[in-house]
Amino acid sequence: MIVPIIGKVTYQITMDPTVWIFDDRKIILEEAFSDNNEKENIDETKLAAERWERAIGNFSKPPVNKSLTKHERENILKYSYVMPITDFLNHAEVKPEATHVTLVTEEKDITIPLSDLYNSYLMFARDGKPLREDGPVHLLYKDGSNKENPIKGIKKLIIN
Ligand SMILES: Nc1nc2c(c(=O)[nH]1)N[C@H]1C(S)=C(S)[C@@H](COP(=O)(O)O)O[C@H]1N2
Ligand SMILES: [Mo]
Repeated sequence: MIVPIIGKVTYQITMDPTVWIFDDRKIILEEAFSDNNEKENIDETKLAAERWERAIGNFSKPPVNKSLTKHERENILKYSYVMPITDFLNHAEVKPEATHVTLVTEEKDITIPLSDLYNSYLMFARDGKPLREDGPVHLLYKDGSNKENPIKGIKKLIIN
């Protein structure tokens, strides 16, 4: 259930979507596509600012809440969740010459522009549970354009 990010990166990393349910960066699927968040696309200025923060070592570890109360656990099962992918790409340090990403899925490889990847969410939980059948993750564009037809069964990201 882990998803490696390999290819044109400084650090090959693996994402573990099974722990994202404890991660405060997760977003409820429906809320990710409400009007407010829809316009929050990554632009180059924001990316540059993040690169700068990283260069000067001023970024904090992801906020993680490992212990869930019973109430929280019950609520989690009501929702599907997505995770923004930017932090992971930043940690891997995508090489400047990279332009595309190949999504290795159960069925086939799908190559999309890197900018589309930055403007995507990874869905990792349906009704609070890991995507065991058609996961580990789905890719949904932040603009909602493939919401009815997300890219499913993504096993690996190859930056190229
Ligand atoms: N209207 C609407 N369509 C949607 C979604 C949604 O939240 N709202 N989620 C998508 C996602 S992420 C998935 S995995 C599939 C789930 O559909 P299924 O229950 O037929 O597998 O619906 C897609 N279509
Ligand atoms: Mo999904």
